[in-house]
Amino acid sequence: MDLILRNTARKIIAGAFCAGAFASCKSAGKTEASLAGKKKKPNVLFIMSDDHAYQAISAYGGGLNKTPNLDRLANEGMRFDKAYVTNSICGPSRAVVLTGKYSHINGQLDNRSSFDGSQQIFPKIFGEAGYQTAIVGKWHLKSDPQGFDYWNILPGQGEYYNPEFIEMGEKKRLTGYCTDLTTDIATKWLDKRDKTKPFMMMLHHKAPHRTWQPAQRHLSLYDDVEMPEPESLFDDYKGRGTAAKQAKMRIMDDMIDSYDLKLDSAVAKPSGRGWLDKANERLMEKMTPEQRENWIKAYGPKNKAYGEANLKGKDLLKWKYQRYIKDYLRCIASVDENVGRMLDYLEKIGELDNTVIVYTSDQGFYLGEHGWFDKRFMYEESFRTPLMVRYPKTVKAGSVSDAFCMNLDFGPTLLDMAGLEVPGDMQGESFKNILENGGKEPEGWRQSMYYHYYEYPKNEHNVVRHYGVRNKRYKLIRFYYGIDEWELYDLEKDPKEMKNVYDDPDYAKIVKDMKTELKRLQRKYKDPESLDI
Ligand code: SGN
Ligand code: CA
Repeated sequence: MDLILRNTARKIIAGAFCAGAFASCKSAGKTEASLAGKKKKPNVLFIMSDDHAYQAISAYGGGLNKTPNLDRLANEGMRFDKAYVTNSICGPSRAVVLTGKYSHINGQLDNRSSFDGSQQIFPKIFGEAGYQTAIVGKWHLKSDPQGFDYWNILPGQGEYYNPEFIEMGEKKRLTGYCTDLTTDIATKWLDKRDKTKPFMMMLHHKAPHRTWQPAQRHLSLYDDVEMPEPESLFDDYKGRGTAAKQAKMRIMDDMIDSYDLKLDSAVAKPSGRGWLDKANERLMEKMTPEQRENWIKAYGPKNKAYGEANLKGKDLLKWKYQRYIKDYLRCIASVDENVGRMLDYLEKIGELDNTVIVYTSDQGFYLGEHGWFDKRFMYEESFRTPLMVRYPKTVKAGSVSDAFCMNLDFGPTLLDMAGLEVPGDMQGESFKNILENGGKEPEGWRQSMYYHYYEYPKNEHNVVRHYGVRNKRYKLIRFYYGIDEWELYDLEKDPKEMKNVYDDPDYAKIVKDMKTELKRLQRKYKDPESLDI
């Protein structure tokens, strides 16, 4: 039986069983909602950052940085070590979260499409159930948000310094740093909300998206530290196919000196890409005089030293990696502080323990693994995403789950936790049960995941279309559109995905089984790409 149907059946049975025993009705969905008129509904705070790699959260043991506030969510809630996205890119991931449906169903295949906001999204169901709903920060879905009581979003990618926000259709430029301002807007709305109703807020940070511009207070953070390099920083892509080789997301060759690395014109090597070669100067023009002065004070001497060192080859890549990773982690430092601010705020208003707090990212990110930045691939670093949930009423502090949970499941899970019915056509599944059972997956929980990425040919990183399946041990990927190549990884023997074993005769049976599973998932999720294999 399909899991969605099974969940529904469970709810009906639980509802009938619980009719006279309210206390044991936790998983009864709508039945509970109608019974629970007097019970206080949980608030929901869904925090999602942009491109935050799990490798850059100390609770995940990445060994790069310290994120005390994010770690608090893991220490006081549950950390998911096997959380994944269905399509590793911003707009599509956000649409999947909102709808609980794969990209081919919700229509947001890539960042270029405009989201059809008339369709069902989980915040609308919260609104209909009497919640006050809001979305603040990065949106990136082109069309205006629909179905929220309040929205105050960044246009497109948004800016780090003195950004413009669009508040319910009205553009306003604010002075300050985006991550701080996003939190200010969130708490201001919460202050003014109707306190007789529960709230469901989506708080979406722009950080740590490219081009990683740190807050003033973090400009010199990590200056005296040498960040560890990932093993595959100098990857030569030998064991992989065309897709990895042709991708333009190499720190060495595809970062633009002025734009990505904040090198000033005295030392930046021109990329030939127009204004991008003046990006650092352009950015400073938009700053206040004080911000500009601090920026020059922080980067000036380091840029000068870089120019004098005249680095080449491996040494140059090492330098670029350090500049990149430190700026990236400086942006995370602000995210971490601002998560702390939200926790303190909720505590102050007495709602901390009555709020389901989720922290995640729209996808993972390469922090130098395979020599890369960016995402898009179904390889682990970008397919995976961080996920932590704090809700002390039902989620055990410090618990960890290895269950395959996906961004597809967020809507169904949050609805379920609020006792609201999950629409039958949502393709995700509620993992409330996993949250309440110390991270253990229930019988029948998914053992394999389906992925499909579309943004090609028009994308600056040249990552070709692909789809695939991952189970607990193997990953099968098919790259298509101009090429037709398969890759198989044995994640137990090769967790860093360095050697494609698709053509290895020892894996012939595995390939066959994985293809069968791939087909099954494509049919289950009604992907029209399914197929000719
Ligand atoms: C921008 C970035 C890309 C990035 C996409 C998608 N370039 O185009 O590096 O892959 O966004 O990112 S930038 O020059 O504008 O920074 S996403 O997270 O929004 O999907
Ligand atoms: Ca993103």
